[in-house]
Amino acid sequence: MPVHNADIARVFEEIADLLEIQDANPFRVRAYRNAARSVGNLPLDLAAAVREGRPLPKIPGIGEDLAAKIAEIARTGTTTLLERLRRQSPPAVTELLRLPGLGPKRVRALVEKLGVKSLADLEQAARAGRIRALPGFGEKTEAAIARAAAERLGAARRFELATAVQYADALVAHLARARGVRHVVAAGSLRRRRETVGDVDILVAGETGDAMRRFLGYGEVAEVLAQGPTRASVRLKSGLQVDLRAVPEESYGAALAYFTGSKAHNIALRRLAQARGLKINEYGVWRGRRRIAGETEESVYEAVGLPWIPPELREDRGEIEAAKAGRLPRLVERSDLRGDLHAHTRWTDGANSVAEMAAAARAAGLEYLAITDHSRRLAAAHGLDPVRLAKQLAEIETVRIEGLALLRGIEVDILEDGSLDLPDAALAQLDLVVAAVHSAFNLPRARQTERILRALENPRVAILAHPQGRLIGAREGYDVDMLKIVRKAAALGKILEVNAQPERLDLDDVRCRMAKDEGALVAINSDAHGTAQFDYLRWGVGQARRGWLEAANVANTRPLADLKRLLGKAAPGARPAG
Ligand code: DGT
Ligand code: CA
Ligand code: CA
Repeated sequence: MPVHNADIARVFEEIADLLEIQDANPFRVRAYRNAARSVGNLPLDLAAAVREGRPLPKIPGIGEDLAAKIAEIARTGTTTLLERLRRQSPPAVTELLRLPGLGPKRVRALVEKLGVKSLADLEQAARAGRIRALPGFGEKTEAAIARAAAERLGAARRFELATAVQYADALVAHLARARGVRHVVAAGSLRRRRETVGDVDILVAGETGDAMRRFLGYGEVAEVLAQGPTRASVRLKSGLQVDLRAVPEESYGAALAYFTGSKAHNIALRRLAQARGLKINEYGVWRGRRRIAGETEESVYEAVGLPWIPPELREDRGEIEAAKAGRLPRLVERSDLRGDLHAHTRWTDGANSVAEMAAAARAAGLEYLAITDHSRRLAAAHGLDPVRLAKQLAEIETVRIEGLALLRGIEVDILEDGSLDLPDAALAQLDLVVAAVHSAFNLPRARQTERILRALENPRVAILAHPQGRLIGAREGYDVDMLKIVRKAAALGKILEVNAQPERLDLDDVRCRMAKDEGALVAINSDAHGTAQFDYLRWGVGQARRGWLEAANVANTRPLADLKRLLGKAAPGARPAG
């Protein structure tokens, strides 16, 4: 069975959970969590590298010990450490630890005192009022636990887009080798590039019998949920559900449109069709019993009088009206990006040197790269003080990569009062100041908004990084008045980041659209912490496209000279670009 990077990440996550319940050294726990994050969506196949005896690349947070564990997981799917920890731990602790409000101490109490062995046990104990009797728990906590357990039992987990794509790509490649199949494609929310994916919808067209057999016999299938001649559903070992639909070749376009969705978009299309006396379903567009379109997606849209609409727009958020009026945006593409304005090196929490990052940026097709390491407040990331910043700038001067311009930048912390984490004199020597919030996430809305507005007003600041401060599936982002921030950015010519890290995607799609509507520029940045992460730009582009952004809305589609003018406008107090 192939081992994906996301599988390796899951092993590390579980190790961290189990270590945590054993009260292990918090640094050790954190090391495994960080490792999980940096491995999970890495674009290169680690298991294949191990299999082929290639050395592993430098990965943020992965030293020799963890690299050896990656090799072990790649070969066996697990590690002796995890197996030992599992033997030592009561069942279900991993699930229990994932619930909000339940740390290792409380989980241990629930397991030891109440014999809780599953989420269902936990919900029952809460309902029966047995949890409030435990020391350290109260009625409120009990109610919160009951709610969280019920929620978790009901709704299956959504997967980050980048993770779902890993599993989907492997399965699509497996099905594409089937005899007689003409098209194999992942549709659904994955094709629309939604930031998370509930399940993967794969469409096969042509002679599909062999593809269906291959699907049900796929080595990663844990459970077959449903099967029939034209449809099947499975759950993979990773927990991801995959639906397969098989259609004849002449229905490919209609089925692709149908299963790409969204449901709301489909309903709007169907209404258009009805107005013309037509019927649309997954097999075609019909006038009575005659199929008038359906072999391609274009033919389906054409039949209802529309140009083809990019999947990222298909949310019934005005795309049908725009298509009708001939005003669909020409969406930004990865190949439009000429540079990246946010990246880290070994000077702080990156895995590679300035020279290595520069070479990788060039190899990714970029013409310019801003080196923006953390400022000093982030001690855990060895943040730069003015002395180390000066040393880093000296190193940047020595790096020469043909075809790549390096910009001297910083990712400076926005302190609680909106001031910046480095003295003005330090910032004054830079080409580019990226400002970001990394602390005091829980300020009340008005204060959080004021804090960020004040940072934007700083004449040194050009870019606001990850403006929402969220981590998908883990942290919602701070409470701010984003419209105010977007308007301030537009007024001052400041640039808002679309951070492309798969667990950030911040700005999200809706706020990308807000930026466009309010006339604020964005920059799609990788925030790369290692050379492989320039590949993440595509996830940022996906969200930008969902937010209707065109190349003109994105600062880093500009040639270097134009970009420098934009930076000069955004931060008139910055060093004159030369
Ligand atoms: P997900 O899986 O929650 O991330 O989101 P989707 O959009 O992939 O939704 P899913 O997997 O339930 O269905 C895939 C597509 O199939 C959906 O985008 C549109 C189409 N579809 C599903 N159910 C219906 C329906 O009842 N009516 C219509 N018109 N289309 C549907
Ligand atoms: Ca789906
Ligand atoms: Ca589905």
